[in-house]
Amino acid sequence: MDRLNLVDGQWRAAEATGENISPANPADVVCAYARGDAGLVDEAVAAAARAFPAWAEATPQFRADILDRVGSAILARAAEIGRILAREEGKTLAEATGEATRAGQLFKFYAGEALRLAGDAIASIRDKVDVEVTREPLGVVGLITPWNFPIAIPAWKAAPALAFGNTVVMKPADLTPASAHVLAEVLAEAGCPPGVFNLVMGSGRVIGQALVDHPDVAAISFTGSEGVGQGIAEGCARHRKKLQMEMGGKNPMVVMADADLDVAVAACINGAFFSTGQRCTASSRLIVEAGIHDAFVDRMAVAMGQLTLGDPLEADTQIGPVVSEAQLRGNLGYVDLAHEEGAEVIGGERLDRAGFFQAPALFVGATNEMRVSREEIFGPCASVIKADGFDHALTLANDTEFGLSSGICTTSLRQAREFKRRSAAGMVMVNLPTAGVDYHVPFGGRKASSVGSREQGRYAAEFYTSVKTAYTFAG
Ligand code: UN1
Repeated sequence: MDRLNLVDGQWRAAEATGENISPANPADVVCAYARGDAGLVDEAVAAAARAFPAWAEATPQFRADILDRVGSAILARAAEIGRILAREEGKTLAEATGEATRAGQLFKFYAGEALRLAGDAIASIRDKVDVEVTREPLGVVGLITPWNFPIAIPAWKAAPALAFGNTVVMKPADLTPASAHVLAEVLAEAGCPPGVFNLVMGSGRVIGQALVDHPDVAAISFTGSEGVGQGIAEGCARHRKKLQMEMGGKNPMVVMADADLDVAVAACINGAFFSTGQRCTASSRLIVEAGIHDAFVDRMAVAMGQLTLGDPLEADTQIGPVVSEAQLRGNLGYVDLAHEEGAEVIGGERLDRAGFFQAPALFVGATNEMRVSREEIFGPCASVIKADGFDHALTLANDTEFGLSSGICTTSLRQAREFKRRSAAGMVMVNLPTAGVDYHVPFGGRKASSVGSREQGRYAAEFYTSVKTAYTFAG
């Protein structure tokens, strides 16, 4: 069945159709989908603007009930959604089902948050005057979501947007429209009024740009690449739109000589290679203290050799394909570059089979100055960089234009505490992979990784509401 756009409660075809293929097997067409145009964005924004007053004024209980039903429906369908997601994106069935579950949990969480949105009442500095600080929805928000978490990221943007009374036009990634489409179906079935949630699929240059340029879109939340983000930021500045962006990472994982090697290797294998390294939270710089360096590299090489690469739908697969031919070509280019820059490369070759499969790659003997250690690759590739001690490791960890997540493996409480305090990242992990976060706490970074306030947890209200300060004189 073709996947259609959802505008004002109607399923809408479009002149152009896209083909959604599985990266594990390009002959497997997951679905055809309707690619909208700027005119359809206009219609969707107009519908969202019409739906806004009633949705914003609905009781929080009304919104909470709908979000709770959406959460329940996603959880009930998690296995089915996981299959669609694994087929279109290529992550393993276990990861995909886990992601669908996370999406359901996010809707449940924000169903509760709809009821908990709070303000302040403060005494004025003037006699017989009261001051109230309240939060109000923004209006129509545009959500632009990436392919690597095709249902969790749409959920963690749409759920708080809707909970706090905004209406939504969402543009999912071109490579993975089917998972976002399931979300649109579930929202419609759960009784979300027409126009409150609209889905317009198609290219970023057309649909994303139309959202950024539309005068009736109050805010944009974007997750994706730095290059695209730069253009969105410029557009939002021109139109004075509120903006939240979550982009790249070059996340360091520090392995100290006193680390439990089993814990460190497990954290690095997971952080660098699971989800085929296609996470902005992936560990792409493994900064290893000299005393443990060689043992660490040996253990990593063994563990990499034991990973099962293959069809994401098979139960024992641990690493699926790269998302697309273009992404794979980019990754292989970085493997060549690692050789040219003088690193010793373990793994990294394309597998001789249909689909876009690449063996995990370790760039041993890398320096922090090499391009492979500075640019986000977004694939199963990690540099191993030797450090002389804690201070050197910390300096290397922070020496990057990004600042999303960071990690340290150590058994020293003092080093763990010091790292948490001095790491220039939005999220810090101790003895845990840099990727894989909880859904109910803030998510986001510093420097080139993030713009605007945090996503997820209670902090999401900062972005999806506007603060009003009211003064009342009753003399
Ligand atoms: C995670 O590590 O659990 O695009 C989530 C990304 C992030 C999400 C990572 N926004 O990879």
